[in-house]
Parts: sequence; structure tokens; C-alpha cells
Amino acid sequence: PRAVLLSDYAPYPFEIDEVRLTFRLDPHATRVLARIAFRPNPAAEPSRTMRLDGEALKLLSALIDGEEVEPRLDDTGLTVDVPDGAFVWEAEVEISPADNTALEGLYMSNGMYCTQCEAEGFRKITYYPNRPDVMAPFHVRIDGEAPVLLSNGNPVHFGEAFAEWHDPWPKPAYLFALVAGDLVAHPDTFTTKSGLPVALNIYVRPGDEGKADYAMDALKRSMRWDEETYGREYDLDVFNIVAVDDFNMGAMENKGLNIFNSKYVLASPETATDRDYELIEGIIAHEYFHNWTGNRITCRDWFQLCLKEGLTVFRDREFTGDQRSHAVKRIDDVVMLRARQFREDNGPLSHPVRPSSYIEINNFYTATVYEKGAEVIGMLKRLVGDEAYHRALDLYFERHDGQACTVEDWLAVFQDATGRDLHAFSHWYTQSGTPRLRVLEEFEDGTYTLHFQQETPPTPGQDEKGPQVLPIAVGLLSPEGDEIVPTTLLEMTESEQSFTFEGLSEKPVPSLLRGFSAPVILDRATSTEERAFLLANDTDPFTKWEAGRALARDVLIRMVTDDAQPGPAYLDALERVARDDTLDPAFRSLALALPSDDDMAQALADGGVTPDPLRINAANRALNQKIAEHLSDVLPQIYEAMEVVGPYTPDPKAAGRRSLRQTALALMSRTDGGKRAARQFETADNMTEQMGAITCLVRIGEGADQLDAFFRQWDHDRLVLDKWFALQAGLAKPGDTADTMRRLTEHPNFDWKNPNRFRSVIGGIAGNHAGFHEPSGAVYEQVIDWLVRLDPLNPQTTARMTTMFETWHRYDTDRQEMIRAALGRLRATEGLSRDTGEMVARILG
Ligand code: HT7
Ligand code: ZN
Repeated sequence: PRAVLLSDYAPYPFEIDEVRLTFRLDPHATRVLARIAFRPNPAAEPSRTMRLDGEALKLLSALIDGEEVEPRLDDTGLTVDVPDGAFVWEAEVEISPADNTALEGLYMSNGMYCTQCEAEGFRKITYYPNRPDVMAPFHVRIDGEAPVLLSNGNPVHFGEAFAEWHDPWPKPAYLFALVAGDLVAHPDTFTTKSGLPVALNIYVRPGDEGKADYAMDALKRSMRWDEETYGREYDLDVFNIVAVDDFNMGAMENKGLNIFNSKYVLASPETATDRDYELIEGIIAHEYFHNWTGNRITCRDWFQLCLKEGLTVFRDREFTGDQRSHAVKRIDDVVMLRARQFREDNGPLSHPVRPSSYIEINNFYTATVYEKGAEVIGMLKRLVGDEAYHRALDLYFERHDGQACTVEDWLAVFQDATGRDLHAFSHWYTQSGTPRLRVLEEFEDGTYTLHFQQETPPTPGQDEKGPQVLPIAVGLLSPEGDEIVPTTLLEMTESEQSFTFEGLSEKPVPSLLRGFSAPVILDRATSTEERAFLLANDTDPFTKWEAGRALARDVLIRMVTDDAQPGPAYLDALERVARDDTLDPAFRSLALALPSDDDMAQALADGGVTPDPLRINAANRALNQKIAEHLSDVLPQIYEAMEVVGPYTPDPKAAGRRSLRQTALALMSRTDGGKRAARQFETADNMTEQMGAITCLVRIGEGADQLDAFFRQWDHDRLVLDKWFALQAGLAKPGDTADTMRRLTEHPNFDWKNPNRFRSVIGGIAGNHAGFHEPSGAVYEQVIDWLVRLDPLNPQTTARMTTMFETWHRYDTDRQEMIRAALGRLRATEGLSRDTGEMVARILG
């Protein structure tokens, strides 16, 4: 297949005044009638032929200005001759939603019709210029028997078995949505700050009523926050959300009709954990915020995806920080960034925040585009300051409302609003790879100097790298632990640069990269004592946590490479954190957690050591055991003190206490044989504590009875059962992983065509580092068997899951060969999808 290139962009030769669609719903033979008013685009080369995208469509009729025409059809669309000037295109096609297993276009989930059109699903609904820079108002009529018939925009007419919707805001086709089914509404209302009423509804399947309260509350808080923080108001009479069980990703921001994976909407104390509640809040906010950053201002082409996704992730992070804790949110985000984006950037799938070519755009909804895209905006905000950032955003909304834009448009707004030259900064969008930042220090005559050197290693297609603009937030502490220089922003623009601090009476202790002010790998030889000092004294919560994390990482590395034992410096530093009641419990919980096995594999590989997954896992278990023994006095106290009395509420304060309590329980289970966890399992009245207890038990090789009991209690609830599957897959012991995987995939409830269930098991296995990489390679083979099986049905999900192999280059030659052979088998599969084909080719290099 041919790659699409950013450099090939050309505007579409036609503009659209209006789209009118009529759907006659039928599971196997839905008719779609399209009436589209085109006129020549004055900004494009004139053309007397028109190209429309279309896939898996049965064309029944085609007319231009009422006259029958005969378009030339091929595999990806059609070409038709058109008159000079404006004209009306009419087409009728037939599609089969019931046979659409790819979950793109119009498909069925549990008897309900629903759509997913981003990125290029609309071409499976009708012939259309399916690109984001073609925007139009839509009028939609749905003929069908279902009690609820929904589309974008405002309702126009409803009657016996039909509904009409009108969306006045011009939008690209990727934001089109239709839902029809037997659904129940959870209604509410919102009044915008200008006093306009908005009817809100969250639609769920009968039986799930009562599980949408939290999502609705999160929606209303998001709407208010966007008004207060960005001055952005909602712009339709209604805002609908629908929960769907079969969904390839998390959620979709269709204009006025967001469609969500039910996992990110439905919650009750009995079925959802604190983490689920937090994710629901964040994703509801994210999709809502897209109404301005994505929908009102969209992308010119798919290379500009970070324009909407990076900015919207940045906005949802700010929202969550405001609602909960900025410190905890930042730490969570950095843990995730390193686990997913640094991992991606360090391997064969590394690409810039704005890629310049793709074969299948669905493969570029990546951690780099989303998470690094958000980091880039965070750096920009730090460099220009809060006030200038909001001035630039106001200009962005004013200048570009209703347009399809580029990264250049975005940066121009900042240049115009601040007068700053952002040319050097723009390399963050085009240069891939994670910069390494080396730091050396010097102290002489009261002057303290920090010498920085930055280097970005080569990545696929980019051998030569230039320096990046790095905002480095620094604070200095006295040896007594007082902050002598508060957070100061150093702006590094060269490969090597030094910064001095004068008038100091003694050599300070630096606190570097506060708030993780730039997405880099910091390389500085630091003693255990200094790390322990920062963990105890740093005023910046991120660098405080980071000091503890680095201590743990150093200890684990020595345990893996030298069979060393953890020394008292580390254990005592950890004990001080555990006993420090002045710290936020959620922070304490994070500070007591160890890096994941995958993080450790990366850390070892970065240091030139080939990671051995079994040794890493053994070191992790041994260190947890040591910590549990060292903290044996304080852990029961924490467990008791952090108990949350009264009925469960998902508020951040209670969740933080439960998180610390769970950390204590997990450690204690290493020494009490799971006695307390078993008791908690019996008494838990909420999923956070039930799941927490059973996780502790399974991790220490116990919990068989509890797993059975859990299954019997929850076999009717798809989302809870996903947790049951994921838990066993994620915690299978290395020697048992292949058998566990076989048992789980042969289980009658393993509905592999449902993406959530597939991800629970296959994704759970991949997240089990030692189990996935068990030495025989049997797990690799089983995973590939499942990917071969899923690919013809659902290429998008299959392709995404191949990323579990992206780190193959880290491991020993035996594992490398086994992974390459397994991926080679997938690549050789007859009829392999373009999605998976592209991913495997890139991973293998
Ligand atoms: N903009 C959406 C991204 C998306 C997607 C969602 C569901 C299924 C398939 C999808 N392809 C792309 C979600 C978001 O980032 O908000
Ligand atoms: Zn998004």
C-alpha cells in the first residue's frame, strides 16, 4: 500500500454547502441516501472530475442535478465527471451494519446501531470526500423502529419510527454520528454562562440505569470548567452521550453526540473502582473539551492530529489537576508518559508528534501524538507564562473558529500573541526521540554552575538531531534542607549550555526538572544520600517523588545485576515517607510504589544491560518483601488509620486514603499470607476494596476461592468480568502464563470479538512482563495466534495490540529471534490488513 505524505497536501477542489442524509435502518440492508450540494473551492485547482471515498458500499443509484450518472468505481471510492459551477450529488447505497465487525462506520453492538467515523469510517457509510478539511452542516433523517434515534446537532422532528436532526455547525465527516436502539436516558440540564439552557442525556442500555450519575456530574463540571478557564461555552440545545459495549477505543467526540466505551461511563460503588471513576471523569472531560479543540477548530489533515489531541489532553490534565491534586496528577501522567511514550520513542515505532507519512492513520493515535503532544503544550505554556498562554488561546479561538488548521497556525497564534520567535521550539513537532539531558555541577566562590548537555539519539528515518528548546525548572536547597532558590525557569536552546547562581554561602543541593518541565531523560550521577535528602526535603512534589523513584530504581538495578541487598539508606528513607502524616495519602501511596518490571527492563537496557525478565521480577518481589518486613510496624497502623468509614464515595480525598491503605495491604500480604486481604474481601462493600483484596491474594499465589466467588457474584456484569480476566492474565506466574492464557481464552465468557474482553486477556498478558517474556516463547506464539484470528474481523484493535512487541530489541538474542519469528508469521498471514501490515513492518524495521 502507498504511504500518504504530508508534503502531498492539496485542498479539495469542492466545498459543500449542505449534506442531507436519510438512513433506512436494517441490520443487513441499511439504505443510505445522500444529497450533497457541492460548489467549486476557489482556493483549489479547478476540476471537472470529482473523487469521492467509499469502501464496502453497494451503490444503487447516482445522480448529478437530478440526472443519472455512471461514476467509475474502484476499491477505495469513485470518480465522476461534474458540471462547471455548483451542483447537487445524490447517491443511494446499501450497507450491512450487522456484518461490520471492524467497528468503523455504521455497526451493531448488542442489537443497537452505532457509528465510529474517526478517522476514516464515514467512507463506509456513503461516498464522500472523507477528509477533515471538508466541513459542512448536516441534516439527518433516521427511519427505524428503535425507540431512540439520535444524530448530531439539535432535534428537528420526531414521529412514529423516524427522527430528524440538524447540526448547524459545519463539521468534517469524522464527527458524524448516528445511534439507534433500545436505550434509556439519564437526563439533566445545564445553563451556560450566557443563560442558554442545554438538555443533557446519557443513554445506557436498560439495566444500566443508575450507573450514569457520576459521568453526568463530571460532564456538568467539565462544561463549567471550560467556561471559567477557557471562556468556552457549549453551542447546541442538546448534548447527548451514549454508552456502547463494543468499541475500539475509549470514546469519541462526535458533535453533540459523544459515543463512549461503556467502561468509561458506567459506574456504581459496587462495580467500579476509584481508578475507574477517575478515568470516567477524565475521559468525559476530554471528549467534551474537544467541542472547541477539535470540533469548532479541527485539523486540516490527519498529520495535524496532535493539534486537537495534544491540546485536548493538555486541557483534560489541567481539569483533573484542578478537580483533584495537581501534584498527584502530574506524577501519574509522568509515570504513564514514561511507560508508554518513552517506550514508543525508544524503539522502532518512534515518530514525531506530527508525523510526515502514514499508511493507515489509525496507527498514529499514539502516546507520542497524545501524551508528548500535551507535553509540548505544557512546555509552551511554561515558556510564555500563564497569562500569555490564555491570550494566545483566546486569539486561536477567535482567529480559527470554523476552520481546519495546522500546527503552523497554532504556533503563529503564539508568536502573534507574545512576539516570541517559535521557530526553534517548532522542532518539538517534527523531531522524534527523547532527548537525554546530562548535568554536571560546579561550585566556586559562592557561584554555583549547572552545565547541561543535550542529545537526542537517532530514531527511524531521523539520524541527525538538533538541540531542542528545553524549559528546565530548577530550585536549590541548602544542605540543611531549606529552599534557598525557589523554582526558576532556565531556558536551554543549545546543545551545551551553563547557568550560574551567585551569592551562595555553601554548595546547594539542586532540585532539577521540577514538575517534569520537559519530557527528557535526566542523566546525572547522584548519590543515594542526595536522593534520600531530596525525598525528605524537596518542596516540589514531583522532584520529591522522583528522588524516591530513582532510589528504588538504583536499588533494583543493583539487585538484578549484582545480587545486592537493599541497604538501610533506602529502606529508612521509605520509612520516613510512610510515617509522614503531613503528606497527602495519595502522594504517599505513589512514593511507596516500585517502578514496574517494564520500566526496569528499559532502565537496564538504557544502561547497556540486557534485561532478564525473570530476574527483574524476582528482584521486584524480593524488594517488596524487604520493604514489607522493614515497615512491619507502620503498615498495620496505616491500614487502620486510612480506613474510610461510612458509605463509599468516589471523591479524591477518600480515594487517596483507600489508595494508601491498599498499598499497605499489598505489602502486608507478603508477610501475613494474605490473612488481612482475605478478611477485606469478605467485608468489602465497594469494588475498590474488593478488587484490591483479591489482587493482593492472587499476587501471592492465593485467592483461588475468592476468584470463584468473584466470578459467581459478577458473571452477569461484562465490565466487572473484564477485571476478573485482566487480573488473572496480569498476575499469572511466569511458569504458568501460557496455561493461564489458554484457560482464560477457552473460558465460555471469553467473548474475543468484544475489544474490551480481548484487551483484558491479551493486553493483560502483555502487561505481565515476566509472563509475556517467559523463556520458551510459548506466550509469544499464543498471542500471535490470537492476533492472526482477530485481524480479519477487527484490524484496528489487532494493529494496536502489536505494540506489545515494540520492545523486542531490548532482550537477549533467543527472545529476539522468537519474537521476530512470531511477528514474521503474523506478517505472512494471507490477507493481513493494511493496519496490522504497517505495524508489523515498522516493528520489524
Ligand atoms: N478522537 C477520538 C480518537 C479515535 C477513536 C475513538 C474511538 C474509536 C476509534 C477511534 N479512532 C480515533 C478519541 C479521542 O481522542 O478523544
Ligand atoms: Zn481526543
